[in-house]
Amino acid sequence: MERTLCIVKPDGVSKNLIGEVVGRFEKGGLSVVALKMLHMSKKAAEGFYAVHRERPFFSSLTDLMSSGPCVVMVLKGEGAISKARDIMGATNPEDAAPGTLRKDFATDVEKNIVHGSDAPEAAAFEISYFFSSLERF
Ligand code: 3AN
Repeated sequence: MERTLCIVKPDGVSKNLIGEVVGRFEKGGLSVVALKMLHMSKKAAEGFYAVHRERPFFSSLTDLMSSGPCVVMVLKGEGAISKARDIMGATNPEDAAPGTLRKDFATDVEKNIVHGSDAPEAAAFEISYFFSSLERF
């Protein structure tokens, strides 16, 4: 069974999409095995997105991620990483398939309401970034 880290980003939380996001993951066959709401500082967001440090959008992305509370969760299931990304849709909502979260709810490529780990190594780093071993099941 694979695990992945997903986030309802601050733009998703402010659009009242927490239940919609969790519901679509659960209906898609993924189980929530850890979940909490938190508000990242700018530094915490920079640490989380450290792999994107050199990208031109790093500063505005970390501003967005620290702009308000988000909901972080660990999802478990067969092929959880790619399954969650299929449910989320492409990074840019213009390219996202019909019926995906980003097609239905994203504002643009940055305010795209959700994050999901893109590989097993990223998932391991991201899960341990937010959850201690006592907080995940
Ligand atoms: P994904 O979240 O689909 O894996 P990544 O890892 O390429 O996408 O990008 C991380 C985050 O950076 C995205 N969720 C999005 O918010 C933001 N982002 C990606 N590409 C751009 C871009 N061209 N302009 C602004 N923000 C971007």
